[in-house]
Amino acid sequence: MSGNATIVFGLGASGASCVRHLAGRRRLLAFDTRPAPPFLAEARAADPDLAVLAERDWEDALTEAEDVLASPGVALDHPLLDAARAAGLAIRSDVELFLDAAEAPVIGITGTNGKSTVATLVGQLLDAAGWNVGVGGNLGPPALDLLRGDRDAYVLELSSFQLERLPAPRPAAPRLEVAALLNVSADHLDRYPNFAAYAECKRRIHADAKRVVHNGEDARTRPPRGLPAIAFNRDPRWRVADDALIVDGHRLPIGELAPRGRHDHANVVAAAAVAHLAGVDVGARLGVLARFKGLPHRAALVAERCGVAYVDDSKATNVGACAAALAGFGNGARNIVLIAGGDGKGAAFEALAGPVARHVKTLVLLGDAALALGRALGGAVETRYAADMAEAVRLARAAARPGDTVLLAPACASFDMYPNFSARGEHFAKLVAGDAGCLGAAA
Ligand code: UMA
Ligand code: ADP
Repeated sequence: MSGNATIVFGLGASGASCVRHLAGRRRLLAFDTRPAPPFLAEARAADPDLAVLAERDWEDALTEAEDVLASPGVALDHPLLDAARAAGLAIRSDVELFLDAAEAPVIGITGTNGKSTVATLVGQLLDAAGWNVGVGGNLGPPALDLLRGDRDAYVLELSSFQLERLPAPRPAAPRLEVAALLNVSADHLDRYPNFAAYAECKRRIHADAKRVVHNGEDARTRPPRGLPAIAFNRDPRWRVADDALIVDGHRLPIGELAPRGRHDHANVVAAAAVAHLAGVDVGARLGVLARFKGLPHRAALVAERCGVAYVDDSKATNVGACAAALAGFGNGARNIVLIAGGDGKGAAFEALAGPVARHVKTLVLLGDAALALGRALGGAVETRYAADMAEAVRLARAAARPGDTVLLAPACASFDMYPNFSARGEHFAKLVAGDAGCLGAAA
């Protein structure tokens, strides 16, 4: 027999947003496997009646509830979710609640890399057009915290974890006004049985979209036939040319853009294509594209010292992003000192061997995946091991010469050494800033 309560499984950022959204309207039970869930206090403040369950209470709680809101960090095959399904409870999520409640059009952005950058720039384009737009989702703030009655549109960054737990698509009434699938390369292989299963999750976004933006250079992003679509990187009106971005047929000279890695240029075109499909005249807003500086910790130039550029790309948490950064900052003459390593998330690093051999003069490795990276990549290039970021920056600085770039693009998550990628990037930038003198670079 099931009751009418809702179990919120996970008291992180999204779990807390579910509690805020439902408090006073539903009887809520909460559960988290962590001894000290990070948003427990916020959740309790939002719902003083919130009952926090111990694991031994789970079976009993299933008889009181009709659904479970499963946070994205909780794998769908978690045994407690299996037990809930077996007891007849529906497994739902914060994004499903959001899509049910949103009254304005929703734009969804996914892909292995570039989601946050594109979602942010789409938000800026819509904002410049005078729209009241809420931007968040995987990027934060959580989707439910964006809901307001006066919105003209929402832009959601959607991760594979969020997409995989959406209900079956409704072909007759798609939930997303525009969806973008930017690229698909290997990531999160500690959560999926194989790459195909992860890629399928990403493609799931097409099934719920009215119009789509996809990447003409990445066949894995191709939508089913019949959906109105723009293929950036292939459509002559939406592409990166040698010296300019082509946006709805307009030329935006690359020299007029804020400095960024070349791999980021396609994101600007993709964001413009999304805004165009949403109804914005992007040709009239090229200035917004030119001024966009990108987000912190994504290919961000944090210092230039003694002729050496220091780039914080701490958000390069997978092989594809690291390879893109090497191609984006490399000149083919081994001008990069690469700092990499961290929590490898089950990745195979061999795909980096080519870009490393082409662009990297010295590899500085740290974190749990250092040895795996060294085995996959170390043969072709000078390789040093660092005990921590301070030693990594010292080794990198000593190896760099004027004209070189010291690039933090770890190809790994940060959780073995830091709370998140931002803390890792900030530490790198702080170490670079505090490191006076030119030692290696001046030699
Ligand atoms: N966890 C437990 N036990 C639990 C619940 C969670 O151990 O009972 C662990 C998870 O395995 C995970 C961590 O706690 O390691 C956080 O999980 P969560 O579901 O509580 O996460 P939230 O704090 O709700 O944050 C989530 C997104 N995190 C994940 O998907 C892991 C945030 O994206 C997102 O900003 C937030 O919702 C608001 O929408 C972060 C992320 O790393 C930035 N996303 C991944 C990525 O971008 O690669 C997908
Ligand atoms: P996401 O939200 O998908 O993680 P971000 O915009 O935060 O995307 O960027 C994540 C990482 O991917 C950064 O290291 C960035 O430099 C890199 N990146 C950005 N765009 C691309 C792209 N089009 N292809 C590959 N890597 C990219």
